Amino acid sequence: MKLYGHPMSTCTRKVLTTLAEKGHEAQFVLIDLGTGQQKSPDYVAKHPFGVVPYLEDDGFSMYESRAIIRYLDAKLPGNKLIPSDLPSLGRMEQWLSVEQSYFTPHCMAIVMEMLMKQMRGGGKPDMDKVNKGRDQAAKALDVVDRALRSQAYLAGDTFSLADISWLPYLQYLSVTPQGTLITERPFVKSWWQRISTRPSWKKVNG
Ligand SMILES: N[C@@H](CCC(=O)N[C@@H](CS)C(=O)NCC(=O)O)C(=O)O
Repeated sequence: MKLYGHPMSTCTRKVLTTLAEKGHEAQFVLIDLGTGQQKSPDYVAKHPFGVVPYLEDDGFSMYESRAIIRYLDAKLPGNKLIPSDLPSLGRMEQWLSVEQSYFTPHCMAIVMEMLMKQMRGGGKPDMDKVNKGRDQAAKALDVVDRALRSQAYLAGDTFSLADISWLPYLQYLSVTPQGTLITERPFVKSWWQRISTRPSWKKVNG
């Protein structure tokens, strides 16, 4: 199995965390996002949208991180990361969708301005964008906080792909001044502590 990606990419990190949870090593092929390798003809021949990650497995290949993690859970032995009971499965899918639709775009607007822009020498953050992102991310985290009052993980009592899908975005948010979005919500805060201290995430996040 070969995983094409970049170790700092949130989407690659979801896949790496899933592999670590399953106790499986894939061969890692670095795609250098810094030099735009993801747009090179060789790579675009594999991934037509020119982004990472991309998976090759025994003659089969696919892209889209949230699809890849479902594939890996179904394929590999080890911890089951997709619940088998239907209500928990429904909840897992709901939170994967909430992450993608209502949280990540706003969280990444903050991260882009507060973290990435400065790392790339792009100057001062646009606080208008940061504050808009903060308001919207706060709404999503309020909803998560209410849900986590009565359960340890997003799908219920057990860790699932839904928790994995939130981890990389929460990680970057946590190291910005807007990381208080996590710590000022008690149930989000304890869930974050629970999921970010798992050996799989520690391995991926270094
Ligand atoms: N929906 C895609 C998004 C992939 C994506 O946007 N990857 C980013 C890194 S996290 C990327 O390759 N960015 C480089 C670019 O946009 O050129 C997935 O989940 O795999």
